[in-house]
Amino acid sequence: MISFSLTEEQKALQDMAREFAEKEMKPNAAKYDKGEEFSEDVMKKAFEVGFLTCTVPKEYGGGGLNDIDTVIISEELAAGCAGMYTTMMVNALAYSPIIHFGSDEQKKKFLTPHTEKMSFASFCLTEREAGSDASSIATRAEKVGNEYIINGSKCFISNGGIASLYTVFANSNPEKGARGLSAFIVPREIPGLIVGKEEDKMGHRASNTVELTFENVKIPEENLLGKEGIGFIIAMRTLDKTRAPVGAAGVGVARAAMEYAVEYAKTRVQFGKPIALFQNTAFKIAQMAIEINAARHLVWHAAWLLDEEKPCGKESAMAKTFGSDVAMRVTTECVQILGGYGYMKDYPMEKLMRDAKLLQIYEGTNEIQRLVISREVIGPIK
Ligand code: COS
Repeated sequence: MISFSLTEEQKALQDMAREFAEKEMKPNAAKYDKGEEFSEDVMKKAFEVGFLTCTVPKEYGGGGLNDIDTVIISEELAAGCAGMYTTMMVNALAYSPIIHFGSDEQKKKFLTPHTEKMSFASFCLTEREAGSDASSIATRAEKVGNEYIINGSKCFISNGGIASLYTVFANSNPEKGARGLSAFIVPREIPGLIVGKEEDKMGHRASNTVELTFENVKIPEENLLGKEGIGFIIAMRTLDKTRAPVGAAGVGVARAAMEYAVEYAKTRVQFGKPIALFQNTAFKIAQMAIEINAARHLVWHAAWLLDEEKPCGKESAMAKTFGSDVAMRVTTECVQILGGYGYMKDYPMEKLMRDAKLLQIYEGTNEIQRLVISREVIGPIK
């Protein structure tokens, strides 16, 4: 049965996220972007309304949002500010391995405190020599007695400098390759965990991104997620779940850009009439509207598959790729509609274009998504 109408609860959630984006995020977006600053005051409010732990199950104190709910709010929050959105949703990315592979005890111990006090978490997979090729990570986790000793370094870690909790992927059995990977919960206050310098980024500048180094970091064996050797599966399953929200963020960024460009085109007069009356502008806007709607449908379908617990690797990858590509195309066209004003930092458009770019890169580049999709569409070749 297919339905495109939201329930009353979903509409209320959408309204709440839209209002939060309009009132708290948009008015502060330029300030935090310019200073590449962590938006602590906005995040305090985001914590109070529950966005920072929205996907944590209710029994552990979180919002218990399902995947459809998550993509609905992702579109709205990213329309407010993609950098602040990333800060919030990286929490969901980092909690996901604990929610889906952690024991009840681990969830109580590590997730519940995050629902009681504003806290952040990081998902630590990427390394300098292991970006797209995630299974080749060099960080090691050596079992000594009833502890694991972690050594290595991770790069481009969102929330890394502000997090109090890290889900870390390391190889505990190097000769087994991808099947040697394991996932661990690492608290911030632990000797040997070194937070490196903050990256100076093109976009998502309100989001904190750092390098992390693990120097003989000792964690108890109770912090292993699931069992040894399933780290790669945990990472892949997590990303299958979090790629649809990235597509939704693309929809949000594209929608925010289109809405701004429409208002501009209705009031910007050239050759004696608003530029919205020129077919060149009107047709550009029509094309944007088509693509935004198509992207939203792909995102909602992937989220529906996730909620139904049906296979969704291909569909999540499609939603992420198309949503972020649409964000890039639409924001580029919107900068063009605004002309010189689109290129100036006094207007919000150039930020939207810079923010769109990262959506094509993080949580798996769009080239990797096309690899995932094509492998499934083509299937085995004899
Ligand atoms: N769910 C469950 N299992 C999966 C899976 C998924 N989505 N994808 C792969 N696996 C399993 C495979 O079935 C295989 O298992 P077996 O060893 O039992 O056969 C194993 O994992 C290895 O899979 P595969 O051979 O496909 O691995 P590859 O090295 O070819 O890499 C890609 C797969 C490229 C898809 C993976 O490395 C990837 O997603 N890279 C991008 C990483 C990324 O998104 N980084 C962003 C950082 S987080 S912000």
